[in-house]
Amino acid sequence: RSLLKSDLRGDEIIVVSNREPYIHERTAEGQIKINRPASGLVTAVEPVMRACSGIWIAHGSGSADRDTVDKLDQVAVPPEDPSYQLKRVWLSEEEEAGYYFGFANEGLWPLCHIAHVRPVFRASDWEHYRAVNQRFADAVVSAARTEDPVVLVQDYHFALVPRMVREKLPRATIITFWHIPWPNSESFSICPWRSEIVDGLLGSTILGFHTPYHCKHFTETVDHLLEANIEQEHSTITYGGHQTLVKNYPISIAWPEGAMPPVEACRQELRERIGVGASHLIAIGVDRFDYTKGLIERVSAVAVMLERHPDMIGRFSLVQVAAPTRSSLEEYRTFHERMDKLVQDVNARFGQPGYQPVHLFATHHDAVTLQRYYRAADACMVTSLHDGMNLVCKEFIAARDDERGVLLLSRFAGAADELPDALIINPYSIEDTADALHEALTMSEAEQRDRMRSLRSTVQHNNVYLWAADMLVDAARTRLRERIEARI
Ligand code: GDG
Repeated sequence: RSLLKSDLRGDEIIVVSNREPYIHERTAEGQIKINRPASGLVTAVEPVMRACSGIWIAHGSGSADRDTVDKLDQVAVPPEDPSYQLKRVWLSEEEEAGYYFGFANEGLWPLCHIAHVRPVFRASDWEHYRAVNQRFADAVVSAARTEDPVVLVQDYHFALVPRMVREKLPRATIITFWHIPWPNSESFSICPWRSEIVDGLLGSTILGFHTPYHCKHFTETVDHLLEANIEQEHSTITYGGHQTLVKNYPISIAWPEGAMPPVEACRQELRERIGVGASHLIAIGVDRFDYTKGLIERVSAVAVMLERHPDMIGRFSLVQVAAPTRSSLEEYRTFHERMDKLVQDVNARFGQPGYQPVHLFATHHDAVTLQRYYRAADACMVTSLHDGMNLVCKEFIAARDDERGVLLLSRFAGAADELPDALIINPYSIEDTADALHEALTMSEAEQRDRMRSLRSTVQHNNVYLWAADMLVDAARTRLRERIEARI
């Protein structure tokens, strides 16, 4: 953490993301209640901002009633120990519908995740996306106190912001991180505004992805769309006289500090919640309720495992936490219904009085409870059909200082590159996933320990501070070089 501070000492840091790290809500009693959103981006970037300070600009989305929270346009956070400013951009319902639900989540999200959901492109959504990107870029420019701030642009909601900021602040260091996959160039080319998006991103000084694969896909996309100079050797793209470093920075979590609750207490608590005895086996799943996370495949694999190993009926359950997300979109509502129906069917088929093979908790849980669940489980299932990185698997690993528990990890999550000692699965093969689940539930303690030790040493080292420090060190180098060149 000290590395972060020293690399950019005295420099100004501005973060831009759609999601806000803290949601302030007014309760019926008129008190302000503060919630944390379910978001991988916030999980990763928030500890970095705590360490760096500066200003974080976000859409005041969750802060429900904007009239009552007007005074919270800008607040110092974290509430318990303020170290940076949270500034909110308020969007109208129409802007939110077009920019966020429309172009970002019905267009770019399925476009970039190959999960066989067809992207929807509407010209009106694109117009809102462009206009909202301009509003955020303007907010960055007015928040900047110097000509050369360090701006961290987060995710697919803001592809146009780097170029827009660059136009007003040519000397800014703009680090853009794309938290989701980048598809191959043929897949990307169906987007009617493909060139504008790529041009917008190339306003960045550094453009980061999770894996070398995503970087390669992006570079190939540029090659097909624009007259740019690509230098493979240095991973740079020069376009319109400006150079962008395109590089992979695998994101992670903050390694937990301090004592964790006793495993026995966590095990007992979760088993009591689902009404089973102490020796009951549990696999945990924690996801936003999203069609890319492979939830249908996960429950189907549980059914196949029970069918193949009837001795597990009555002895094993999957506990799935599915935090509500984007529920105003039809695609998400339909997915929710399909999932509810499947869970009902599997429970009807294998359930017994007092026993359900699948418990679906489709509500938001707090982070402390999630950590207790991770500690209570015998296995954790990450079955994403496609995922930029996936932080749930890293949280599970970090929670297991007892060196027990088995991780099943989809090979289509970026995290699979870093964590080969998990049981790597292909979620599209229900049978293989079912076999891996059985292997996890019957794995010897010694093998669990060896695998978990290896996974823990990786995540402890490749933590989120390293992710941020790598980008900030690259940024600091670029700033030095630019200063030197300016003097020549
Ligand atoms: C995107 C990319 C990439 C979940 N339910 C609750 C809750 N969560 C937390 C988890 C975890 C986070 O949300 C989910 O992170 P993921 O990384 O798994 O997934 P996305 O939200 O899709 O994140 C992803 C990430 O960005 C970072 O770059 O890894 O590939 O898709 O931290 O614990 N948190 C709380 N309550 C819940 O009910 N508090």
